[in-house]
Amino acid sequence: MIRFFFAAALVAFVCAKDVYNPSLKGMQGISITYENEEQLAFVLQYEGVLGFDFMKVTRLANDNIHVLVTAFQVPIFKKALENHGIKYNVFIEDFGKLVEEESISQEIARVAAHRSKARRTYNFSYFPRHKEINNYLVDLSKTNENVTVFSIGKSYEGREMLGVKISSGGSNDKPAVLIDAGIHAREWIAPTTALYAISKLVNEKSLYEKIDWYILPQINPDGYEYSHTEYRLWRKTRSPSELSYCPGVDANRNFGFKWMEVGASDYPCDEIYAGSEAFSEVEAQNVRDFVLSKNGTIKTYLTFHSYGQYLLHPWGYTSDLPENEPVLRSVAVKAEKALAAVQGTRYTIGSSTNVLYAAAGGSDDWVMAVGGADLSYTVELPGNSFVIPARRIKPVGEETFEAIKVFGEYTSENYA
Ligand code: 0X9
Ligand code: ZN
Repeated sequence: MIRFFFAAALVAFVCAKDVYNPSLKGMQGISITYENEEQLAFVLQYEGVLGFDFMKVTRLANDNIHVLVTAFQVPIFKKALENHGIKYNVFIEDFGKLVEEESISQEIARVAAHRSKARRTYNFSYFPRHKEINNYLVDLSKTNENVTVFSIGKSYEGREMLGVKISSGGSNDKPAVLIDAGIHAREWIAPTTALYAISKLVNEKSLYEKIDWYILPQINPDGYEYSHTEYRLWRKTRSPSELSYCPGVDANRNFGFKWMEVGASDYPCDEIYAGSEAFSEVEAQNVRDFVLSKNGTIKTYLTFHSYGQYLLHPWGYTSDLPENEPVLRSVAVKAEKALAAVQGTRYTIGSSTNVLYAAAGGSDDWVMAVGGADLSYTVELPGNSFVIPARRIKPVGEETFEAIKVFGEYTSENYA
């Protein structure tokens, strides 16, 4: 009923194209603290409703839910919360303004970086475009003999999906760590953190003496570019669906393990649309084929997302824990400790279903269940929305690298 009411109201006010990319102007970020399951259920009724974007949802009692609400629905939603005695506060007054400011400061930083002769390559002072990411990888491989660039294929719109291998050479079947980022287009801190890790790793030879690293800093380049040029909140890929006005698939619901069983949608306009079939998306196929081509040598998998500071392990499709949960947890605890030592950032550790919600078709579950990895984690990086100041790129990269080192050391010690 609620769904129908808002959809009808919105359609009356805006044209079909805009309906599904709700205006950011006057959009508010509302943080909700729920006191019982009933209140939680009430709030979650709005999930999937047009003009409501649930940026952060968690099952943890001491955490809160973050939702972006269009200007049109703000007063109605606040009233509904008040009527149900649900506590909330506005933590983003105007998301549109935030995005405008981000875009201006981005351009200033980019121009300054490009003017400086000493720094021809990306310098972590702004969020790079996809071309800049690829150029960075190619440049690095030219100046470093331990870095090789490879492509896992092209995206739907034809963008090259590049990655780097960092290796001391020798045998091709050394145990490996795979890191990817950017599956959700709008989570901009993810690709920069992967790039930062690359920049640090090349200088830490001991970390790639016995194992290889594969890093794919942007596995949804079409969505990422769209989030830069058209709509900052874009999450999905950009392939057409059966509904012309709702393109794109949530690639993190598109992997072929327990596909569509829970926490995913078969409606193309939803943010968690799982696609017409498992691996319908060429981007997910490319990741799948790359992992399978490594014949089980990938032992550890990290996939970067934002936000919330969660270190999540499988399963995402069930609240049951995997057999190796004690190992998954203990390595994560060690990694989190190392990360926290840098500047006090704390992460919550647990299975993604138990910490967030059940959602099948994620890359993390597939890489562990089918791809052969023993350790698999979704890293929800810091932020207070998907918009995070560019000055945090380096500190987030720095602290996350400490955790990455722990995962690398574990892989070296246990598999090499
Ligand atoms: O829902 C997701 O895809 C991830 N959270 S996000 O806010 N970045 O969208 C969490 C994925 C956890 N893993 C699985 N559910 N398999
Ligand atoms: Zn994500």
